[in-house]
Amino acid sequence: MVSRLILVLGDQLSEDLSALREAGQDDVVVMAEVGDEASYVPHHPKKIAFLFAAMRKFAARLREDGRNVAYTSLDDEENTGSITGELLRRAEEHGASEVIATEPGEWRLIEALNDCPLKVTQLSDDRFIASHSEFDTWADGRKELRMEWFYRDMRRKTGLLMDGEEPAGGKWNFDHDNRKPAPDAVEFGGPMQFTPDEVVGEVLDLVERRFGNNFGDLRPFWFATDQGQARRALAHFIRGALPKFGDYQDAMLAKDSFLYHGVLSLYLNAGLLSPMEICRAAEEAYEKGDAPINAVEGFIRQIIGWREYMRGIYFREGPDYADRNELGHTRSLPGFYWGDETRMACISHTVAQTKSEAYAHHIQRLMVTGNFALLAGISPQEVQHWYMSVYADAYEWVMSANVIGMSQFADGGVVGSKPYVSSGNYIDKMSDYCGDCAYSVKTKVGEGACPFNLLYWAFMERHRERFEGNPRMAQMYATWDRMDEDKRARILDEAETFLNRMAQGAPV
Ligand code: FAD
Ligand code: DLZ
Ligand code: SF4
Repeated sequence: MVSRLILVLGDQLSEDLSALREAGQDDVVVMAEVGDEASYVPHHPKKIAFLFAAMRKFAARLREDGRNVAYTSLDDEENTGSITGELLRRAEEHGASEVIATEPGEWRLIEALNDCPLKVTQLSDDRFIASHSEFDTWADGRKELRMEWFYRDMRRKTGLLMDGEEPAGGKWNFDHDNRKPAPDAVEFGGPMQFTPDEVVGEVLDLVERRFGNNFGDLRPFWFATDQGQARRALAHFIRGALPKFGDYQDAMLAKDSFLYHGVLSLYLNAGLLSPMEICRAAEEAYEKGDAPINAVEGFIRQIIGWREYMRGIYFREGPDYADRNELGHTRSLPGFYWGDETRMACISHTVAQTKSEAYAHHIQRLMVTGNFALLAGISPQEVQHWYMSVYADAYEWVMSANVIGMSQFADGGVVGSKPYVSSGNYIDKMSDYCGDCAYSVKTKVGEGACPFNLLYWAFMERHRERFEGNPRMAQMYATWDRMDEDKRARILDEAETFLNRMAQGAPV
C-alpha cells in the first residue's frame, strides 16, 4: 500500500491529534525543525528549545509505539527549511502524494498547506472545546461578542462546575471575590522546574549556536518537555497554587514572577496537556474541598472561556485580523521593550522577567507592557511582533485577539467594549513596583510625574471623538473636563514631551 504522510507540527504534540488518529500502519509521520518556523519572528531561545526538545521526545514516543516517524532536525544537511519543503522531500522519499494534517493555528501555515502541490487534507483541531462552526453559530447575529455569554455555553457543553442546569456555587462568575492587591509574601514556591536531560542538553547547545542572539536568556532552562513532566507540573500547581489563584490573579510583585499562576499555557498550547485534563483536575480540587470556588471558577474560565473565545475570534475575523489598526497608532516600539534601560520600574521589571523566563502573567502583559503601548500610541503590529517574539506560549491563534483586540483595541471593539487603559494608580494598587520607581505615581503632572498618569489623559483626549459617547468611559471624561484648563494643558504638553523624548531614544 502506498504510504501517506501524517504531518505533526511543533505545537501539535498530542497523541490523540486528529491527524494521528487517521494514520495507518503504512503511513509516515513527518516532523521537522525548520528555519521558517523557528525564525518567522525572533522567538525567545527558551521557546525554541522547549519546542524542539518536546518534538524530539514526542517523536521518540511515537516510534516506541511502533509508528514510522521521519524526523528532520534543524542541522540535517538535507533540511529544506520549511514545512512544505519537508513534506515534498519526504513525499518523494516515500513515494507518497497525499498528506493528512491537523489544521495549523496560523493562517500563514494554513495557506502554505493549501498552496502545497501535494494533496493535503487539513482535519479540524479537535483538541479545542469549541469548533469553528460552533463558535460561529454562537457569534452569528449577536451585536456584541462578549466572552461571558460564550463561557456559560462552554460550561454547559463540558459540564464543568455544573449542578445539573445550574452553575456550582450558585453563580457563573466569582470575579467579584478575586483581584486582591499584591500579598506581602507568596507561599507557593513557583512552577515545578526540571533539570535538563540529555535530549534537552543537545537542544540547548543547538539553540545557543543558532539563536543565541535572539532576545532572551536560554539558561537556566527548566521547562517540562514531555507529557509526563507537564502532568507533574499541573499536579504541583493544583496542590500548591490553585487555592490562592483567584485571590491574587491580578497581583504583581517585583521579586516573584509567578505568584499563584499555573505557567501551564506553553504546555497546553504545544499539546502536552489538554484543556479538559487541566480543568478536570481543578474541578476535582474543588469537589474535594481543596480549593475554593472563586479560585477554581476563575481558573477554569480562563481556559474554557478566554482561551477558546480568543481562538474563535481569530478564525472568525479572518487572515487580515492581525493587520488592523483602528486607532491609527504608528509610533515605533521603544528600545526598552528589548531590554534598553528605562526609569519606569513596572516596565523594567516586566521586561527583565520576560527576558529571563519567556513568561509574564496576564496582568503584566495587559496592564503594564500592553497598557503603556496603547497609551503611547505604538503601532499594534509592532506590539504584536514583540509579544509573538518574547513569550514561550506565543502563537498567532491566541496572541492576535489578545494583542490586536483586548490589549490594543486595534480591532475597534470586537473583543473589548472599551480600551484597557489605566493611569499609574492601577499598577500601584496591584503591585509593589512603584515603591522603587524613579517616577512618582502620586504625581499627576510636573517634576517626576508617572508617565502613565500623563499618557492616560493624553490618550483620552486624542481619542475623544471615538470614546466620549461610551457610557463606560463617561465618568473619566467628566473628571478630565472638571480639571482646570491650565492643568489639562500642562498634562498634554508634558505627555507630548515625554513621547518625543522616547521617540528620540532619550532615557525615559
Ligand atoms: P494562568 O494565569 O495560570 O491562567 C490559566 C490558563 O488560562 C493559561 O495557561 C491560559 O491557557 C489560559 N488563559 C488565561 N487568559 C487567557 C487569555 N486571555 N487568552 C488565552 N488563554 C488564556 N496566552 C497564550 O497562551 N499565548 C499568548 O500568546 C498570549 N498572549 C497574550 C498577550 C497579551 C497582550 C495578553 C494580555 C494576554 C496574552 N495571553 C496569551 C493570555 C495570558 O496572558 C496567558 O495565557 C497567561 O499569562 C499564561 O500564563 P499562565 O499559564 O500562568 O496562566
Ligand atoms: C513555533 C515553532 C517553532 C519555533 N519551530 C517549529 C518547527 O521547527 N517545526 C514545527 O513544526 N513547528 C514549529 N513551531 C510551531 C509552528 O510555528 C506552529 O505550528 C504554527 O505557528 C501554527 O501554530
Ligand atoms: Fe510604573 Fe508609574 Fe509606578 Fe513608575 S510610578 S512603576 S512608571 S506606574
